[in-house]
Amino acid sequence: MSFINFIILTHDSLPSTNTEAMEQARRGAKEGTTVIAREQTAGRGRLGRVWRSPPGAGLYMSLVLRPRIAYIARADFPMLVFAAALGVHDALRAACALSTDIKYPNDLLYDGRKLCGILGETIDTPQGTAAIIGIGINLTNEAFAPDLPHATSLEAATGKRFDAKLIMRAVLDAFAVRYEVLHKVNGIQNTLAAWSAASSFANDKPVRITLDNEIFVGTTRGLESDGALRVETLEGHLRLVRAGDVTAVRFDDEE
Ligand code: BT5
Repeated sequence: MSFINFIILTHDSLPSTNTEAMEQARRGAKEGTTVIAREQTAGRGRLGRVWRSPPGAGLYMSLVLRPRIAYIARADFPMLVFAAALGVHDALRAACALSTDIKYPNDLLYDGRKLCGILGETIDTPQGTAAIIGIGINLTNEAFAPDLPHATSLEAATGKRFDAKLIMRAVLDAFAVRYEVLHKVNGIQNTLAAWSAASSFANDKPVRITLDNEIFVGTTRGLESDGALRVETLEGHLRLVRAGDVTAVRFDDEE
């Protein structure tokens, strides 16, 4: 018996698979319930941003999780998103022979461009707190428009068109392994180490950090034990980033 069993609920069109998965969780859906749709009419990113989701152009999926270690599910705790990013990273290697980079905290990049975004949310349900992990992967070039110059797709990266169900299966298989690791002894440390090994953003990367009301540049210096990104500022101070956007920069671009 595997650590997590997936129950797939397939839709043609939904406003957002995350919203539908939340509704399912509220009604008692079991861990592993996975909502997928051919299109989303109101696909969401973080902070109310839009995730462009035209029909058949991407994989739009959301998983209901009920972690057996309660603190893993806390909304401010990025471990599930890290495990999901690692799962997608592994899946794209296995199914498409593609090496992707992970950008803090939730994007998969190919050639510096965004191929996949992940949205983690939590919801209180009668059975306890559930986490919803939404994953959007661009399959074809129709997934994004020219106004997203930093986006890419599996088609652009490999020259091939991949079937959404095949990629979904690969993601679920790979995620199951990463999710199980998270629950084992030293699961958090091992997940942080695996994330750091897979991400060029973990260490020694010049970055610009955009917070709600502040922008600063610095160099990444690894992850804290709670998953915060350490960034050394140009003045030599260490700052911890938990929310916000991280962009790679070259210091000679900056004033
Ligand atoms: C994310 O947010 O990257 C999380 C995206 C999660 C989408 C999945 S799809 C299934 C599930 N159901 C949902 O409703 N959502 C999840 P964030 O880091 O905030 O990035 C959002 C930004 O990415 C936007 O502001 C755009 O700049 C860019 N973007 C939008 N659509 C894109 C696309 N298809 N490909 C690449 N970039 C995109």
